[in-house]
Amino acid sequence: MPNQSSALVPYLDIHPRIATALANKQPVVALESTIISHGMPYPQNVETALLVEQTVREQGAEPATIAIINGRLTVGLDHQQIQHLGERGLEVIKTSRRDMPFIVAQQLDGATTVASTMIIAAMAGIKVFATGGIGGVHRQAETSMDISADLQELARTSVAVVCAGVKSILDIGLTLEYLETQGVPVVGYKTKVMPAFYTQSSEFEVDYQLDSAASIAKALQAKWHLGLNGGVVVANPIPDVHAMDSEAIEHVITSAIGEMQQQGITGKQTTPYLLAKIAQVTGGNSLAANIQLVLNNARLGAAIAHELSALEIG
Ligand code: PSU
Ligand code: MN
Repeated sequence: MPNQSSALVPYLDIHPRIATALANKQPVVALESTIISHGMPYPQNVETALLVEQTVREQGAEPATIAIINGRLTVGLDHQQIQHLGERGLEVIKTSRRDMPFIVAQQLDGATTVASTMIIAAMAGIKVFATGGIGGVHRQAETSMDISADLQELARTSVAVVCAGVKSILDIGLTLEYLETQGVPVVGYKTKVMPAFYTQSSEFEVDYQLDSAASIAKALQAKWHLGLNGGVVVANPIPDVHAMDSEAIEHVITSAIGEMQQQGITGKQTTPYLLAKIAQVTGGNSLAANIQLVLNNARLGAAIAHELSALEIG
């Protein structure tokens, strides 16, 4: 049962259970697929993707894992499609905004980043998206100019992205500056400090602390009712018990960046390289933390989607 927006977008396939939920204004949470193919190793990537979906369902919301499958913008992957992306891993094309036309035209499979997942979620009418971490301004971006397309997407596409903050493979301060320039609000969930993915805090503050899913949903509604298009970053710190030691992780990240530069890795390969290197060096501890923070974001995403749909139903 396609909804109205899918009829307007001939390249879009929305799973019937998600189309029904959207038509009835029930809560739906978008989930990305680059985290499956490029963000975690197999088989933990597949296990995590399925567990995240299960977590969203347990919170009374409908999960919508998004990817491009055979050139179709697909909202709501099935188990087999998640398995396929997870097994193929880095062979799947990491697909951000600029890659989308080629993957569609050539009827290929593409794993969607935060940017392209936001685009497809917005086409489908989904307003809340949960993931691990967003892309950002890389360290030494003043010479490499490596700034993730995720940030520009947050400026233009009206989807709230629940994440565990900005990983310190990036320059957290510059990422926050860029978001400010682009008019993208950064909300701290129960915190005034910007979380740093593996750790609960960084040396930077967020604009606004909000302490409930309901207050976040109200702010989202106000933004979009005011015609202020664009996304919002909801920064949700990793639970304390799962957080890593900040000095240890900093050390690992600094040496991983050094090795990356020695090997001449640039462009879209940088983020996947650093993620894999960190997981390898920490012996899987970072992967365990990564999994836990994604689950934590899925719970908050579902709660926000729930409050937002309550506001829409009125
Ligand atoms: N950060 C993570 N895990 C990830 C990513 C980022 O901790 O899987 C992925 C997301 O899909 C994000 C993308 O949108 O990397 C950003 O890549 P780039 O820096 O090339 O824009
Ligand atoms: Mn980049």
